[in-house]
Formats: sequence, C-alpha cells, structure tokens
Amino acid sequence: MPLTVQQITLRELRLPLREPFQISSGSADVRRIVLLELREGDGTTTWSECVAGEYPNYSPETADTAWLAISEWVAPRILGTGFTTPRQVHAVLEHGFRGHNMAKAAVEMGIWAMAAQRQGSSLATFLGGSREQIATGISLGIQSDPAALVGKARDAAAQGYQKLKLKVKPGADLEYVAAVRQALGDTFPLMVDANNAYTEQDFDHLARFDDFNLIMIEQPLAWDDLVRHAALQRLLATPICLDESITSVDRAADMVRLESGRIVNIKPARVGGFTQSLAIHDLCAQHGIPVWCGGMLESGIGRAYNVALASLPNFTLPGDLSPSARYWERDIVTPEWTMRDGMVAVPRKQPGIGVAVDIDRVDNLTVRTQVLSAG
Ligand code: OSB
Ligand code: MG
Repeated sequence: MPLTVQQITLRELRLPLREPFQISSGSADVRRIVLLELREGDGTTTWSECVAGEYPNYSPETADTAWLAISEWVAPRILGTGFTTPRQVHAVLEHGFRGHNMAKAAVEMGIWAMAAQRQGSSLATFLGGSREQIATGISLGIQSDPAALVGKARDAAAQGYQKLKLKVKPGADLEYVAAVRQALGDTFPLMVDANNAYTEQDFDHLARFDDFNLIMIEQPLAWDDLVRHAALQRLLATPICLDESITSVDRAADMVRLESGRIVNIKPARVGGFTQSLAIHDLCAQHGIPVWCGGMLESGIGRAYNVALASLPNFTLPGDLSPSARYWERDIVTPEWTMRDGMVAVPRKQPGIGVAVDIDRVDNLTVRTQVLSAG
C-alpha cells in the first residue's frame, strides 16, 4: 500500500517564549508556530511542524510565506499522490519549484514519520539512527552586557549542558566571549554563532576569536556565502561551522570543495527535509566532517524530528536540543522533552515521533486553521 496523504490541516499557534531570544539578525518573544496534521485514507494522522519564523531574518521564509507555499504549491503536489517511500517526496517537491525549503520540509518530514508509524518503527530507527541519547547544548541569545551572559552561561553549565553556543554580533562579541571563557574555565565546550553579522572588513577582528579555544564559529558571514567563508577559514584556526549557507547537499558539497567550513549544522527544515539531511550527513561522514543538529526554537513536535535525526552516527557534536522547559511555560506535547546528565533520550518505544500532541492545548493556542484536501 503506497503512502498517500488525503488531507493536511494547517494551524498557526502563538506560543510565548519564557524569555526573548535575540540573535544578530533579529529577536523573538512569541513563537508563531505552524503545525501540520497529515491524514491518510484510513484516518491515521501524523503531526509535523513548519519552523519558519515571523520575519525573514534567518532565511527568506516566514510563517506566512510557508503557509502560502504549503497551501498553494506543496499540498497540491502531495495530496492524493501515492509514494512507495518517503525518499520520493523531495524530488516531487523540487521539480520546477524553487526554494521554500521549510514549507517543503514540513510535509516531507511528516511523510517520513507517517512511514515510520506505519512500519511500527520509531522515527529514529526508521531514519537509521542508532544513538539512544543525544548530547545537548544550549544556544544563549545576545544579552545586555557580559555579566548577564555569564549569569546565563553559569546556569546552563550547572544544568549539565554539554556545549554552550553564544550568539554574537559586532559590539557584543569578544568581551562577552572572554567573560564566559573566564567564568567556565579553559576547556568548557564553547562556540559562537554570528548569524551573518560580519563581512570581509571584519577578518582581522574575527581572527581574535582564535584566542578563546572555541569548538567552532558558526556562520560569521553572509547567509548565502561560501566563497568568503573559505577565505576566512584559511585565516582562522577555529573551525567554521555553516548553518544558513547549507541549503542542500549540493551546497554541502560546495563547502567541502571550497573548504568554506569544517563542520555543518544540519537543520532538516533548512535543507528541505530528511532526504537532503541524510544525504548531507552521509557526504560529511565521507569527508570526515562532523555534523550536529541545530534548532529553530521548535515546539515539542519539531523537536521530535530533530532528536530522531540527531540519533544518526555522524551527529557527533551536541545538538541545540534543549528541553521543553528552556523555551516554554508548557509544551504542546506529552511527555515534554527533558534533559538528564546533559542528554536527551531518543524515544524508541512507540512508532512514529514518540510524543503525543496535547490537542486541547493546541486548540486553545490556535489562531488560524486551513484544511487542504485531495481532489
Ligand atoms: O542560528 O541556530 C541559529 C534560532 C532561530 C534562528 C536561528 C538560530 C536559532 C538558534 C536556536 O540558535 C537554537 C534552539 O532552537 O535552541
Ligand atoms: Mg545558526
């Protein structure tokens, strides 16, 4: 029996973050979360999440453009179409349809979970992931001053996080990193993420990050750049990790060829879903490039997909997979995501994504709905 989605219910929720999250390119205090409920002919449903944010400050997509793309172009190609494997979905969505990776990924990843569920497998097992637990890192937003960041960093280290990522931008960088490095000691796993805040004019300045024994510096330059990152990597001892620039396995291959970076942050939504994520994972493994799973301030639904992906073997660095309570007063799934000894457990006991959606809470938070049906 082919996998066939007969109906997609789109919903938008507003979920307040416990604290505002500031990065160099923008800030968020309420997450606009787009959820999808995919329904098969027999009534079985699968939930997925579209991680696009409110503004196009990370990539060109937003919650609104993704909603439009899913309803106008993604759903019509998928609804009523039979797939023998979820690996077929990406090509169907790419043919004559440029960009909108997060919109495409929300549906593509949902079909992977549907397939896992149907086979009685956890999503992690279905993807080929073998890890039982995943080391967890935290991404700390830009703070008002170094002392405030040190406070957050100390708390995070005390909670057991195995990696701290400090968001930086010009004017809130070296001094902040120096303060945290001093507070946590010489060897604590630290990294920074600039979300494109620097340019070629800043190369001398960026070279000073080499003083802090960072495990990597994430996406210092433009969101779609590979060439300038290669020039910068030649000057830096610290490995560059690319996030925004890697939007497909071809871009990852370009990174390898140009030597634009030495680590990849895989966010499955950014690359159009799991088929591309697996290809990037494999390509990087062949080239000795470690990968790790980034986050987009997902609800517990999106997190389930990230955790499943991060259980694959070449995800050797801690992921931005913080527990539910780091983001939300209360999550929209049960059980909520938790961390023990700096690790998140990969759900293996039930088929599919491994968490149940709290439908009453989802209903209460929903601000709009659209039902898309086959035919
Ligand atoms: O660059 O990794 C990023 C959140 C929104 C947009 C971009 C990024 C981030 C994060 C959040 O760092 C990590 C998380 O979900 O905990
Ligand atoms: Mg990033």
